[in-house]
Amino acid sequence: MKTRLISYAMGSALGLSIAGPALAAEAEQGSPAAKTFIEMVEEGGKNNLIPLNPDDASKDMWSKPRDFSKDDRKPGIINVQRGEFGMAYVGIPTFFKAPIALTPEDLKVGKVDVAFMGASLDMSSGRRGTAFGPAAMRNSGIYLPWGKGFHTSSEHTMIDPLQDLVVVDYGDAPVDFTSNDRSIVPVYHLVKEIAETGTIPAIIGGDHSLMYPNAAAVAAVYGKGKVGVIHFDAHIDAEAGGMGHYLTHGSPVRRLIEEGHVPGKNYIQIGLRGWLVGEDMTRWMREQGIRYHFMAEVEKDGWNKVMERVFQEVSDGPDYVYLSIDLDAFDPAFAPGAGTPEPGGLTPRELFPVLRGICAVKQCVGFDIVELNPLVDNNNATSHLANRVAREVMNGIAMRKKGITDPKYLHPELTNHK
Ligand SMILES: [Mn+2]
Repeated sequence: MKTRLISYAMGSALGLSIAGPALAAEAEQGSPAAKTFIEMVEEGGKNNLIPLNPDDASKDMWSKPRDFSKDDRKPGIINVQRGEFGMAYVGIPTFFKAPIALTPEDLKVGKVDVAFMGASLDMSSGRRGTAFGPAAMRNSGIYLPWGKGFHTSSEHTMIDPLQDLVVVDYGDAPVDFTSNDRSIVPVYHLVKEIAETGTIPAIIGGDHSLMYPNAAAVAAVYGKGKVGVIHFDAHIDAEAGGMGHYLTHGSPVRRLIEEGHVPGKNYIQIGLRGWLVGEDMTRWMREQGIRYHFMAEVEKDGWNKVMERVFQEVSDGPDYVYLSIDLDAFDPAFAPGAGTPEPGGLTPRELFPVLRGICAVKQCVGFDIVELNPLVDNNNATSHLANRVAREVMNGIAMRKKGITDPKYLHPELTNHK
């Protein structure tokens, strides 16, 4: 228990074996946390600290993008659907049947608001299958038609984010399916590439180790310490590591805080339960200034009070927000197809208004929906829910774009028939 709680910076200073080779060398020079995990992996690859066969022609083939300049087309968004309208199961399965974009120029010329990208990682979770999350999400929606004349407006705001925002599918980050550590680096660069154009990156996972490269990339663009992370999860995901790895799906919060991308005071966590954390851990979280909301607090004070507190904390926090939504924040009754389901969770009716409201109050600069595992899903319930989670987040973004910043805004005609 004790070693699990010791940070890797502290660990290496104390000479504990949780420090990796690059970090151990740094510790001798007296600056144990001088490098980010991303830099360590990049250097490790370059210096062959990760033993890879240099003669293997496929060593880096996974990470090389195709040469888009050979496509001979003008930059802008590309509609790949043959029809103007269809059912969810008809057409080329992009996210929300949205058009695609492949380059930063496409995003700029297309004035894109939200760019979805897949990140098919599941190697840092003990329960595999979330690598298939992006494919399930592209095929989600079940009965929902798409395209001309069909509105997907929220029954709460009468705003249709797919009409009011320009949304694209930006494709998937390259992954080395044998290494989570190597895969994190290209995810970081692709998220950063999107954010640098002013477009909101929306990352569909994949396991929750992704929060680390995602939020670090957004913080690199908008300023370290300037982004608040609103983290929906059954689990704290703030472990020091696991099995000797710096990054697992249980430790992204720890990496982000210790490397200074997101200070603890900028963290708000909602839905926590399960997986005994212990008082040492809650003390560490309080010392960092993390505002955590366990289900114990919901049981004591009721959901509405907790929701009010969250809106107040978001209002008082940084101007930019990043949402990280682990589907296991929902009860397994609603999200059976999650990486690590925990009974006793939140309902969609409880979480949807929070997702919408946060993005109305503050400028959303990115979000991820992670731990979608179609291999253990029940009749596509979880991918359908994930689809709706993305729509609710985008609904909040669209509200703000229209000048609605009241987190509890509801369309008056939908709350009163007189
Ligand atoms: Mn998580």
